[in-house]
Amino acid sequence: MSKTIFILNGPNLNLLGKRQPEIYGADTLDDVENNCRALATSLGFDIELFQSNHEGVIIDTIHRAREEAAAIIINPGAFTHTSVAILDALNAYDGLVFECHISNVHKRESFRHHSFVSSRADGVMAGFGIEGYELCLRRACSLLSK
Ligand code: CA2
Repeated sequence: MSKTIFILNGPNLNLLGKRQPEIYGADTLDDVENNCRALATSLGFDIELFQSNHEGVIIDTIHRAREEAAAIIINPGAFTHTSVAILDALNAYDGLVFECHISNVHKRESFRHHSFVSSRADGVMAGFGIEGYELCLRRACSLLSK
């Protein structure tokens, strides 16, 4: 079985650490990647981190995960609340899926309270800042090591 875990990030998350630090914190996506890679290595796994502002590219990457990844950690950004297409792609994926939000979406505007992805996710994190990615990763590695 693959030891690789994909960490997918949706629209605008390339701006992490560069705008709106009061909501999303000061850390960048590079920090997420470095932290997660160090953790994954210590647990005997590997990560590949992606970010795209384009729904189709995210879907293509989920399709690629069917062959290449044992788990997906996904922060779909605003597509969380709009994309049946990303849900359909995740439903066609057999591995573990964790949904990760940096902010606590339930404390924010009501349009952020519904997620299409949650009905497929094996676990959901929200409001733990970028540490949420590592928490998802720990859980994925723990389940995959059983
Ligand atoms: O809290 C999260 O992680 C979100 O998935 C982030 C999305 C938002 O639409 C979701 O409701 C919750 C927005 C990502 C935008 O990221 C930025 C980061 C820094 C500066 C500007 C945007």
